[in-house]
Amino acid sequence: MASSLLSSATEKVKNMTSARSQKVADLATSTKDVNNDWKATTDYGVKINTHDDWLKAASGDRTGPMLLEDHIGREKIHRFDHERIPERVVHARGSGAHGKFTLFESAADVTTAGVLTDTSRETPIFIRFSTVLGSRGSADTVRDVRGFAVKFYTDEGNWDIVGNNIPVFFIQDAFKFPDVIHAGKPEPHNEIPQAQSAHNNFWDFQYMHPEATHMFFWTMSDRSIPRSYRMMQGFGVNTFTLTNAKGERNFVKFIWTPELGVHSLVWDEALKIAGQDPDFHRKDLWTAIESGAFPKWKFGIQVIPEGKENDFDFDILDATKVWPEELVPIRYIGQLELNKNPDEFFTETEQVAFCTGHLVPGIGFSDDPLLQGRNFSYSDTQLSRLGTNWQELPINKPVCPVMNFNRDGAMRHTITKGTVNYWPNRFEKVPASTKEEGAYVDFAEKMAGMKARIRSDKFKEHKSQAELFYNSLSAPEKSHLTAALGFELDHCDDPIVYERMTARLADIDLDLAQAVADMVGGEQPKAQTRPKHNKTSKGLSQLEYAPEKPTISTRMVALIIADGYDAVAYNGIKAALTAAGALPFTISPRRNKIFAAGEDKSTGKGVVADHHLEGMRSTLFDSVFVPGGAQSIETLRKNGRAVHWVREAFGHLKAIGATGEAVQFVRDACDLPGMEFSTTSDVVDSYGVVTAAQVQPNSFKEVLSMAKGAKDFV
Ligand code: HDE
Repeated sequence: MASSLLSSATEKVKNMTSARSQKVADLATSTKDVNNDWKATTDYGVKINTHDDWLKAASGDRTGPMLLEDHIGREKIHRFDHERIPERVVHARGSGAHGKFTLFESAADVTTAGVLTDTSRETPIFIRFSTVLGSRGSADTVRDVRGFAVKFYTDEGNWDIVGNNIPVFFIQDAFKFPDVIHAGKPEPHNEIPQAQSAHNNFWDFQYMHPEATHMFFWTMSDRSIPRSYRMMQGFGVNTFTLTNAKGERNFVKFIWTPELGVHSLVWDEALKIAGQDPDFHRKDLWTAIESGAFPKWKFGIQVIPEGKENDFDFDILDATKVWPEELVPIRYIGQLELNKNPDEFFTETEQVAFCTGHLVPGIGFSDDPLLQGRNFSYSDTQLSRLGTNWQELPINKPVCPVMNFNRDGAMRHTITKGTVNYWPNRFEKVPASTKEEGAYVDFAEKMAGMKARIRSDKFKEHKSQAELFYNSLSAPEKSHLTAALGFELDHCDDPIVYERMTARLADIDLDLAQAVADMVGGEQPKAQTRPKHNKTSKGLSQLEYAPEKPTISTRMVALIIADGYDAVAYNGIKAALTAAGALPFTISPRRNKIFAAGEDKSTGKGVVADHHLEGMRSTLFDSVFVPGGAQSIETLRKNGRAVHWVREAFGHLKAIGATGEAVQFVRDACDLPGMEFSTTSDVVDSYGVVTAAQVQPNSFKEVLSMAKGAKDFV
């Protein structure tokens, strides 16, 4: 069996010649397809003749005791006993996918890195998305930073950008990392709460540690409750360097922006989805890729040439600061695309190991003190998670050759031929390469100074960019942020924690501080405690990242019907949605055949609903459409869950469409004074509710414009 598996794997590799599938092809050499060969063996290859019973000392028709001798049974239990490995100390909950990086503009003016200069290349990538605080089994939609780690399998070796969906971080110096994580993780005495920053210790640390101010403004914004991994930006956060062929060095930040735009859930939705579908983001990513709707991000760089690093009123090596786009524009040069789901979660997504220390020639570190600490931590943590030879695991292996004199260690896989494992040796084959031959040559950075545990002066200002971020948000984003702080501090029961925090908010914005204090209790801040600069900046509000053309592509739309629904409206909108790339789902009081008005139940085909109203809730969809049909609407009106569905969707600021008899139904379900609905004019769009009394093609077009997402504008 082993040899047939191997040959089918080799065959697979031969068939996968394109550069983009180079890593996938490489993985195929370590992949067993057990779909076609079910004959089980022991781990040492002997076929077994039962998969059901332990070896026992049977006497007559009675079952006797189990025998320790059963080496097959023991092997099975023993393997099971050791299946778990330690979860990641942070970012434990995640999911990933394969894809490719393409470059449409060479960055040869700033770097020699092949991956950023050779536009004919397609570089295989693996991306893992994650939450930070929760354990492996926690819910996807909690309020948290999202990890966005990208491994580029380049021709010159692996390059990892271990990024997040937020451009700044809580701390400036890696020394503080264990503290910020201990404070955010469940509290040590009772391990409560899971996957939440809403607790005393987290907010105590935020107050005691003013450099976190900018970051917690981001985590309280809508960025930390994304609608989908596919709708988040990614940021390398730390400052790296790029060096060009002339030997000129540039400071760089990496940023990538989703084609679908940046979108978020509303908090009430996120809370409910955490219970209704804890795998919401994981499923969303999986389904999009399986259905061929490959997520894409424009990949960009912000570059500051060496010599200009002191031109800013912040230190460009400080990871609690953004480089405002007015000062340092983003230059988009390439595209990341995800196009293949892993074959097995554990061996790919769980065992993938990212390291900020993984760089390729042309890309370097900077003296960013957060980055320097990360460079130690990532390779170190893989040892306790995966063991010494983690770099040999299929998902972590580069696609280019690897040769060195590193040897042995637990679970070494590679069998290295050769009689020497040291240098210099009598064979005099020089192991080192020149720069021209592609070697990684460190930039000859000038060093001077005294050893001291210090930070430069510019690192000491912590409030200005927090205000810049807050000022740049739209009114709805500000109100979401205020509510988020209200929620979080309400979960802190130690008054010193919430009172000091609300006082701290008055450094940034007095109105905000007062609104939060009003919600959570404690003393009202009386005055702005730091003079405001009132500046705003580009690119901070997520509303700026609406897709170039509004799109409903991959959005989930619920069509709610009951027996007697209007087939013309239902079929028309379904076809229009499908044609626009949306995913329509039929939701009914029962998951069974539903018959249209006038359709004979004994001869008609009916429509089989995808889900019933109790099985999937409105929270899991982007938008709701209710076709008319007198009998259908009469049934839905009497169904409390159906009314709640529409009402809840409205409360979550979702686009809602209705035609014919459903117009009045939707109007009653939403039941808000002052809303303008019309049952007579053709199409009315009010508060994101699109209704059309008459069914006509134009009404479908209008409904498709729901894609703009009422949520982003309310
Ligand atoms: Fe991490 N971080 N981190 N981090 N981080 C880890 O490495 C660490 C930081 C980020 O999907 C760990 O393999 C230190 C910033 C992501 O596998 C660990 C510091 C950013 C992931 C670690 C930081 C990140 C990690 C745990 C401060 C955004 C998940 C497991 C100096 C740019 C990667 C692991 C994946 C994971 C250390 C700060 C992003 C312990 C010491 C800033 C996306 O090594």
